[in-house]
Amino acid sequence: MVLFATTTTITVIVAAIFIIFTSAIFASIAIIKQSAFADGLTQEQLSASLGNRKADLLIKMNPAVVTTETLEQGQKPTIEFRLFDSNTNQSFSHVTYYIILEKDGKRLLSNMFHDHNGDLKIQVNPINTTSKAATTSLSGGEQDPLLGILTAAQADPIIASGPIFLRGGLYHFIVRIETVDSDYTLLPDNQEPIYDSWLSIGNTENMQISIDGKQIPIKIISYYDKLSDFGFDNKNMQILFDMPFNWNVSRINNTSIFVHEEVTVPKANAFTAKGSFIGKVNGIDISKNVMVDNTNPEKDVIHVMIPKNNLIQLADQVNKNGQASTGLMKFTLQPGGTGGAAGMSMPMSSMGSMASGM
Ligand SMILES: [Cu+2]
Repeated sequence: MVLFATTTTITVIVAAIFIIFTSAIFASIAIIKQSAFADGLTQEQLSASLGNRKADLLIKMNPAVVTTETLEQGQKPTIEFRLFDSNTNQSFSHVTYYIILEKDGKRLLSNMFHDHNGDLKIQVNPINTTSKAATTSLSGGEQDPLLGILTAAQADPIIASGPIFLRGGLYHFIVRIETVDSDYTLLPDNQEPIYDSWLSIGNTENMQISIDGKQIPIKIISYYDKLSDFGFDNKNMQILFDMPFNWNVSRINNTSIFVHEEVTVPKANAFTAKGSFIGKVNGIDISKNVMVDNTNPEKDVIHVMIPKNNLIQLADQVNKNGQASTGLMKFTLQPGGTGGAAGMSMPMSSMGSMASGM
């Protein structure tokens, strides 16, 4: 399957795919108008109200693809927090954000930040330390002389250095708005919008599989949670791996959720020979959620992308099968099938228009 007429980098493709799915998720959030909880994303827009104004919070990672491997290579991602009136697309001014960041229940950051233009950017500087008591230190910006709140300055961005984004998986952001319109007028407690968001860092695993006596290096990036029990069944030509997953249907129903696994396999060999792949989760065929990016002659990048509605269907079956209690999403990938998710072969131009429509 030829995905795009133009030659693009894999990063761009992945980002575009994310944009398609996240656009769909944003649309559903806008329709049901609830302040949402989410996981499995690299950006999110959450809705709330502030008096008679709509107050949406955009939380966005830049670049869109952040993995344990790109971070180890020195990438310093930025997290953007932008509070805006979604009726007018105007940012609120003089916004004070109280931001809590947690990973697996451990608090990594709990601080107030101010941005006069409402568009706060915090650069993350992950620091690997063996100390269990490691905390995040902040630099850059300017201290407000009256309140001591760190304020973003154009030329001097705020940098958070500490044990942030060291591991892949979900990072939980809790954001409370303390001021808008004015630096020193705090919102009354019961009028402070609170947003709950989960952003995802890809967890990269490099593995070897043996096909016809040849060692082949495989890379798997999981954007939802850390993988385990990676294996290769030579007889069935099947890559297997597991991921922790809570199959509770009402949990999935109540969240903006998206599972994305990315498997890179060098060409050519018996695994890539067919050019398309059968994907299964807990034995259930999900080949329609498998999309092969074959734009690189050296390697296939196999994306398994399961949006919320498909996750709900899967969870229904997994619960009926009695497999839910394992708390695992068990993936298999093998050559075969007709290849490609329907609708994934759209031209780059329509992806671009979807991107700019956000
Ligand atoms: Cu201000």
